[in-house]
Order: sequence, then C-alpha cells, then structure tokens
Amino acid sequence: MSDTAAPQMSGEVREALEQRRPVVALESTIIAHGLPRPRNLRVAEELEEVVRTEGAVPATIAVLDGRAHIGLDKAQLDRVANDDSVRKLGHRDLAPALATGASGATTVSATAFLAARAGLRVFATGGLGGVHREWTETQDESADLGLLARTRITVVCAGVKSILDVPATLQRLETLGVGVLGYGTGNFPGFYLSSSGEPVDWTVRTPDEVAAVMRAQDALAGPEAALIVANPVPEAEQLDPALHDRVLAEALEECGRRGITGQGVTPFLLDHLARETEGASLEANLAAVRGNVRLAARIAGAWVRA
Ligand code: PSU
Ligand code: MN
Repeated sequence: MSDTAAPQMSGEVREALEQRRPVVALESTIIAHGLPRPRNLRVAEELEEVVRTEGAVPATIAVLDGRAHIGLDKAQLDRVANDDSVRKLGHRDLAPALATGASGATTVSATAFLAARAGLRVFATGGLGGVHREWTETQDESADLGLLARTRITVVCAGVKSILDVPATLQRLETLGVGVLGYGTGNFPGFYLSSSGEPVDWTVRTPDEVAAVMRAQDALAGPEAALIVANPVPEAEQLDPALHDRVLAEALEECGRRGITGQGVTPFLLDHLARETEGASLEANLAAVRGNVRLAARIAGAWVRA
C-alpha cells in the first residue's frame, strides 16, 4: 500500500518543480462531471494549452486504477473524459479509491489536497463548491471549504457556483479564515455572471500582487489556509443575468422535485442550466475557466520569480 499510495507525478511536472518553473494544478471533476461529452475532452486539452501558452506546465490531477496522478498524458485525459466508471472524488474519497483500485475525477477539495502535498502552489478551477441554498434542511456544504481552510494553496476561480448560497458561502470562508482577493474587482464574481453583487474586502490587480500576498501568508506562518483569487468572467462573455436567474430558479425546483441529493446535486444543476440556456451557460462557464487558467499560469510565473 505505501508505495501505491504515493501519487504518480508526470516527468514534465517533476522536472518543472525541480527547476522552479511555474506549474498550474487543474482539477478533473469539471472534465468528467461538469461538462458534456465530447466537448469535455477538447476543453481539457485546451486548458492545458492555455497554461503552456503562458509559459507554465499544466498538472491535471485525477485518480486512475487506485493511483493518484499529478499530470496526465493524452490517454489518461481521455479516460477521465470518457470512461463511465470514473467517479467523483472529494478528498475524503481518496483513501477508499486508492485502497480499492477505483478511478475518479478529483473535485476542488481532492485536487487542492493532492496538489499541495506534491508541492504545487497554484490551482485553477471554474467555481468553488460552497454552501447550498437548502442548507438549513440538507446541511449540504461542499467539502471544498473545509479543505481550503487547512491547505496552503492559491485557488483561482470565478467565485463559487451561482447555484449556491453565495452570501452564506462567503460568510463560511470568513469563519474558516480563508482569504479572498477580488482580481481587478471590488465585487465577488458570480461564476456565470461577472458579479454576484456581494463585495470583497481586498482587491488586487496584478499577478505580482497576488504573489506578494502568498509570500506574506507564508511569512506570517499562521494556520495553513488557502488563498482564493476571485477572477470575474469578462462582462461581454457572461450569461445574461435575467436568463440566469430564471433558469436557475427552475433548475433548483426540478432538483428538489427529483429528490437529488449529495454529490449528484452540482452536476445536475450545471447540466440543467446548460440545456435550458441552450448552451449559453456552458459558454460562460468555459470563458470563466479559460480566464482563470490563464491568470493562474501568470500567478504561478510571478510566484516562482518572487
Ligand atoms: N466548477 C465548475 N464545474 C464543476 C465544479 C466546479 O465549473 O464541475 C466541481 C468542482 O470540482 C467542485 C465540485 O469541487 O464541483 C463541488 O461539488 P460538491 O458541491 O458536490 O462539493
Ligand atoms: Mn455537496
């Protein structure tokens, strides 16, 4: 068990880390369970390409046949995108997945955990998980939040998915001591929307400023919490806010009617929105993720130079 429990790092990622070149961790749940086939594989490849164009090395993270991988080759990426047996793994699922030989895509919590332990410091995703709107009945709060409260990694995201209770999620992040920086904005982004309408306390404008905050975090040597860089989707590429609100209300109702709970909630809502907006939510989602991946690569560059 002891050696198979060790993650398999790709040669390219290992070399980049050794030479202190920029590396960006990418999650795989968005590929396996957040985007429709066959687009998902093209997006996975495109995101890796965006990282490379910015001069950094991509490290997509997933578990295959009971082994965690930091950096996937083409065939492995294809499996994550197209293999029906690929499960959704939060960080608590990693041990059973490794022990049983299972395969799974990693959520933000599992990706951040594996990335930080492998020495990666910058991670890009679409939107974080958070507190669901039905929290008082279901207590559904993504494991992303608790894990980020104890993991030193910088996560670039377009806020939290708007299917969530955004103010409650921001409150939880405050309680948990997770720092939030608005990137070029005083508002917390709204995932498909450029703004959630909620304010952020801190605004930064350059990758170097983010790297300076990361350095200060380390120098303070406080609790091992993450840093969230909240990067809005450009207004020209956001989902029409009125359409967003209408379709989301329907999706939440449908989710409740069908009694969908637990890990199934997020994929159901994302899929429902994509269908009901005729793909417009998908385009906004992809625009957000692309922007986050590009910014993460630039932050990773600033970090290794710092
Ligand atoms: N952002 C996206 N699409 C996704 C997710 C985030 O644009 O599919 C995934 C992330 O992996 C996140 C997970 O960690 O959804 C949260 O799921 P849950 O609410 O079940 O914790
Ligand atoms: Mn959940």
